[in-house]
Amino acid sequence: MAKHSKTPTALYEKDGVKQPDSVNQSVAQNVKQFRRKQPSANELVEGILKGDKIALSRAITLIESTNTEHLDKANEVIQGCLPHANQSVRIGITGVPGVGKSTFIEAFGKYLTAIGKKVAVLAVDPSSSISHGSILGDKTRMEELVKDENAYIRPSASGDSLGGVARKTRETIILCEACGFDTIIIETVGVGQSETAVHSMVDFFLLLKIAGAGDELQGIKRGIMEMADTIVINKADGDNIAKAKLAKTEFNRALHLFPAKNSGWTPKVTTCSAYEKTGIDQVWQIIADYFELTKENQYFEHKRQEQNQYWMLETINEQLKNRFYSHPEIKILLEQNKKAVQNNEISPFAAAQILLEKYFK
Ligand SMILES: Nc1nc2c(ncn2[C@@H]2O[C@H](COP(=O)(O)OP(=O)(O)OP(=O)(O)O)[C@@H](O)[C@H]2O)c(=O)[nH]1
Ligand SMILES: [Mg+2]
Repeated sequence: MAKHSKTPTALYEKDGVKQPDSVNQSVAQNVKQFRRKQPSANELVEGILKGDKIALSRAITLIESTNTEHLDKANEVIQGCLPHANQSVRIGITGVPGVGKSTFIEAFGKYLTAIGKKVAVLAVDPSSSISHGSILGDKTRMEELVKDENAYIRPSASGDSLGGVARKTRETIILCEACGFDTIIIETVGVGQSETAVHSMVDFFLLLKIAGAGDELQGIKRGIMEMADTIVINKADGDNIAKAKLAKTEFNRALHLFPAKNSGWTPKVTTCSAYEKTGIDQVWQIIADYFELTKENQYFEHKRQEQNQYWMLETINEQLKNRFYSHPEIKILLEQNKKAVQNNEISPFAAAQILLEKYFK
């Protein structure tokens, strides 16, 4: 082993190295100060309204933060953006893993920016706290869109509850709209409760499918079919074209069995190939027709108002639950009562009553 050298090499001197005299200490201090300085809520709002994506990202990070100190600032930013939000269309996209959501959003997003739209892509993915957001992992599938000046892609917020993730996404929509994005796409994996959450924050709901796989295989429940404003059969390319056309006929028939929608809209079925970028324009045509109809008959406004009320109540529920379960005394009492219930010493209802009374006293 080499003996420790006493020679003053660069490495050796690094520890106690003095800064050269040429460094102006007050300037260095200013630089450090500036680097550390977080923009104020006002500065963030200003940046967002100017279309600055960096300000947008920072503000979204505030919204996603679990630090309670950030909550007030986040709310201030949202409040500042709110008067400038709402000028957009919000499209939800769902489909089971592998159906081609990411590939579709890439093709669809590029189509939209080419016709002059500004597109923001967000995700509600309850599993993302583990996988760190499907969109981020998928960035290779959205290579072009990521680079597009008129597009903004944000991976899913993580959180321990779907309600929390969904609320953050909804608030993020407001910021994206204030930043000038006029078409908001919200992706979710069609396997759980998340479609319902996404359905309640979008104007239009698109269900992506592939031909040939049974409904059970695609994990699609009747409820999701009922929510869909359009069913798009993807991968209609190569040998798959005939199958996709057949599936289109079948889905059309199936959709006719559902009761008419309040929107006055009859759901449409179409085929596309996200891979070959064919049929994408038809998908947009269907969506544009929907917006024409629902803006004309005022369902569009009506639905948004309903959604706002729904989200107010959801937020209250979420907060009540969070506060209750994180209360230190309740935590202890809850554990005690769990045991008591387990041992049949008290009924579950009586135990719940004790806990609730303790909390609300
Ligand atoms: N032939 C063909 N393949 C496609 C098409 N769209 C997507 N694929 C392929 O299908 C696979 C899955 O596509 P993704 O876009 O990752 O699917 P996804 O729905 O985002 O999947 P998850 O992120 O896992 O939920 C990839 O290998 C794609 O290349 C298409 O239109 N035609
Ligand atoms: Mg994907």
